[in-house]
Amino acid sequence: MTLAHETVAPPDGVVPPRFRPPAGSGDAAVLSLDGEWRFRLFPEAETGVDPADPGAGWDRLAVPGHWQLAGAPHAWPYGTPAYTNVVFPFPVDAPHVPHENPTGEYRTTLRLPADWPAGGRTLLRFEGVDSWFQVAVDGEVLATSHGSRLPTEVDVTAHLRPGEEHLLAVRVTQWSAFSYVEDQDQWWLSGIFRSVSLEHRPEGGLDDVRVHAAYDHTTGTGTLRVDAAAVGGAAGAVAARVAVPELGLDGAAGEELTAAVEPWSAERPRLYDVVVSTATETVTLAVGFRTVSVEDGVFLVNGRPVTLRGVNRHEFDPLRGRSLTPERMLEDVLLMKRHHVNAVRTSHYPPHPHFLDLCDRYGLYVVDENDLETHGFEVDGWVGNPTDDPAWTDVLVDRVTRMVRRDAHHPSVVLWSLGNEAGRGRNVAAMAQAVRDLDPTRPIHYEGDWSSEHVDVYSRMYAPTEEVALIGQGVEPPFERADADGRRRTLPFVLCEYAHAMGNGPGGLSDYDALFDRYPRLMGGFVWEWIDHGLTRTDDDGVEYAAYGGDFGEALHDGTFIADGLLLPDRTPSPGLTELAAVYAPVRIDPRDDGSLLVRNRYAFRDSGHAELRWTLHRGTEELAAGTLDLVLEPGTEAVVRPPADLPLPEPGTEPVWWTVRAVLTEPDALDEPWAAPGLELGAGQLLVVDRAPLAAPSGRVTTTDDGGFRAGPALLGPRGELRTLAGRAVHTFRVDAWRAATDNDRKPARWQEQADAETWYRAGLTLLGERVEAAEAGDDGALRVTSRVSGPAVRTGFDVRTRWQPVGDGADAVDLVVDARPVGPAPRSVARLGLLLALEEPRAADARVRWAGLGPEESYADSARAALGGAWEHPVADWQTRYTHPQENGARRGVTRAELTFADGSGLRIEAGQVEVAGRPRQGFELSLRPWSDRALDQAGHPHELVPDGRLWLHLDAAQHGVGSAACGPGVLPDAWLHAAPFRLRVRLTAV
Ligand code: IPT
Repeated sequence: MTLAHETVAPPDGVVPPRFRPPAGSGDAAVLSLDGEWRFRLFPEAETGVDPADPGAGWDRLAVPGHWQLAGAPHAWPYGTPAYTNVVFPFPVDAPHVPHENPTGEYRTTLRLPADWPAGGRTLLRFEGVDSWFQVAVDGEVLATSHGSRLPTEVDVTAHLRPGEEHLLAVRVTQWSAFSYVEDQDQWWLSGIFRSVSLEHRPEGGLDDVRVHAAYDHTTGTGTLRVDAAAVGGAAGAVAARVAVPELGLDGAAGEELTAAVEPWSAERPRLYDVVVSTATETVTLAVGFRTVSVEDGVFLVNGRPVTLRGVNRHEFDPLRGRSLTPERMLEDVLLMKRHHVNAVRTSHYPPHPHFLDLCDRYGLYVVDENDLETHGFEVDGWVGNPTDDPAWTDVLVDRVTRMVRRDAHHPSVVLWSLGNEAGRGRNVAAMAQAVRDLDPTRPIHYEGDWSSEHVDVYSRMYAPTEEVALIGQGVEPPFERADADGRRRTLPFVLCEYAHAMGNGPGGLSDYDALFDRYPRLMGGFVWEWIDHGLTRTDDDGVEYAAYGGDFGEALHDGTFIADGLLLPDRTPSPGLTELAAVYAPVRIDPRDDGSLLVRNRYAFRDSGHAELRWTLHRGTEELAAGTLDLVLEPGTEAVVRPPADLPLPEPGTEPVWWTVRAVLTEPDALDEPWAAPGLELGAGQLLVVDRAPLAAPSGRVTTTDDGGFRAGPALLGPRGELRTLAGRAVHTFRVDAWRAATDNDRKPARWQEQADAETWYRAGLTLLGERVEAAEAGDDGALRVTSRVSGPAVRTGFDVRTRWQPVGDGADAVDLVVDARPVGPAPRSVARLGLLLALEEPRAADARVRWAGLGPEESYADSARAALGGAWEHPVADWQTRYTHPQENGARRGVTRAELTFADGSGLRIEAGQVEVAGRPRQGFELSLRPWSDRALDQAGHPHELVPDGRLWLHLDAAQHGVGSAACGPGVLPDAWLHAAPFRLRVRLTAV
């Protein structure tokens, strides 16, 4: 039996696709149908409910919305969300889906208002319904449709009589044949999740408007042609007027109009109101003049090479799933702009159309992606993949057509993408041809077929930097087919996904960005991904947390892989986004080895006049001098700057002195940027100009205690040299450490590695390190020397450690601690850290405050350190933590030269850095981490709210830590951030205050 929702065919009974003007831009009547509808959920698609059944007494459900989230965050009355990445959560048996198929019956009343215009037609419009649906009015089935993130319109003119009530019945199935082509990496969520409306189409009105607005950068001329057409019953050209009052242009639809214009770009999103009118309808569109082209293998906007510094954006809200309010869309756009993102790939489907209106207005280059992903077929070698099946050609061409028709008037859209992870096959060619026929002005993107035969840009995901460098130079390894290889080498290259931002990371962003700057063939890339899809739910005690795969009891799921964004689910920027902003900075300021700073204007079109270069000379937070640099750079140019010659440099003191330069958006210019506030940083960099004074050599003597132990300033040690109390606090743990709570990246092997780092550390015993003290001896020089072996069970791997304690002066409350550690036994491929772990008994550890001088203010790691600048900051320990959706190593502050802890009782401990060395190479300061719980607890927690303070303050003083990389879905830690087991030395001065 062929079931309607398993029939592979384009939608039936629908109006041909057409453009979608921004809400409020036209004068045709519109009636929103959003609100409470009647609803019932059934276990199968054959609900047995007559579409004429008005649903009296049924539940109420908000439209738009997903039925699984109707009671979020507390209740789940209509089933629960489920997450799989690649795999289908049902047997691969296309086009069939299980009979267990949650199906929603929706009912609402249609009544045209009294002033609804007479004549013309009335269309019932759905912006998005997941996944298959059937529409009936007064019991008569009029249409069936699918394409969850695409619009559907049904002509209901003949079915509605003014002033009368009609019954609209919509049946929506969760699963359908089309689930096989909507296998995106996200929650499975169903229902009418975007708005529904009635739209009046006046006779002789503007059903479809096609805007062609090009810019000739050689002449500064904009060329506008607007085609107006009717669709459906009366298809054909419509005689319309086109006016651009601001340009004094007035002409007919179909006519080419030219004028000198300011072009549209993401940097300056200049829009002109274009008024299109017929006798019966007027639409005012915000039109941008711009031309996208590929010349000599380089991607150009308005004749200039543009680097896409992008992100992949899924539509996500922690309570509403993919049903986004306009406020949320705006929040995303503003956050992107404020973090110097200039491009967005709408992974992996056309977004709500309002999002594109915002991209036009605020300035973001968009890769608009078709609603197509068939990734689950890859599991079985792509057997049966719809992308290569002629039975699916019409369906896939219909989808891409609906996208292009809906969105082609947006200047922000610079590339069309045919879909994501849908393999290869004949339908790629069919879709590409359809897109070219509809819109020859934009290049076509599709990553899934590496031959790049049918596309205009060569696209890859997660290619490592070595390979990207080869591609940049055009010397990449050849593609298997010589013909395709030859053509592919002529194309610009884009990373449609890179730098997987899962958990703590991504590491290595700067390495990619440097390549984008270096090679014109590289047109940039899109970080995976914008936001963690953690859905808010409450636990048994009513505590809210962000749920990921498995948290709804799914039998099959992909766990934390859904939490891989630059924003936490509640849109708090993670340190990864701060790092991204520093790497993507349009005015890059980087130190050079000769004690100068290189300032680069990385805008393609703007000079840097809106960015005032403000410098300060500061020690920690203390400003010693300040000024501005008189420098305006033309687009794409650079200059070297140095501290003024007459700068009053102070003598070395307890903290280093920095010369910091920030490119800051000035007040008047901020008025031109609706997304920015004055003071927004467009780039920053600094130089260390006066190092801190070295610590004086200690001169005190260790004394012995009654029990045969030792006193060394604020430290009390036992007879074997074990640290018992420090600054009056009992010591729970004190030893060398080489492990960390695994990050998501640590848990996965990078493709070229044999083993995940976390596995390496486990096998090397680093997760269970302990210490055996060998000897403690007070020497003639007044110092106590302790020798010990630190190692884990089952292995010979470990460290031989020599520790030296010496009071700074006699009777002083300060002690110098020097730790020299040398790896012994078989060396693991990597270690997580090389340093000291100290746990102090402190019941109110989370309330302790810490002021530190070093790189900050946020966490940084060896390969994600561009955002961290030298200075001084203060936090309670509670705020020192980054609440990654899946708990893991976080919070390390690097380059720390001085830290002052103040406990809740007012007492404190000061830690100052002395000599720090790894493998004989000196480092500036140590890396500091502080937590009110142990690394083990952090490693084992599933969600942040499961972490509870354990009555201790856990400190790490590290000589170095391993980078974070991007191995969860890409390259691992690069060699320059890789930490090997190596001899290290750490000297610190501890003072009770
Ligand atoms: C890639 C997908 O395109 C994307 O949707 C997401 O799943 C990402 O991986 C991982 O988070 S595909 C992968 C096989 C590289």
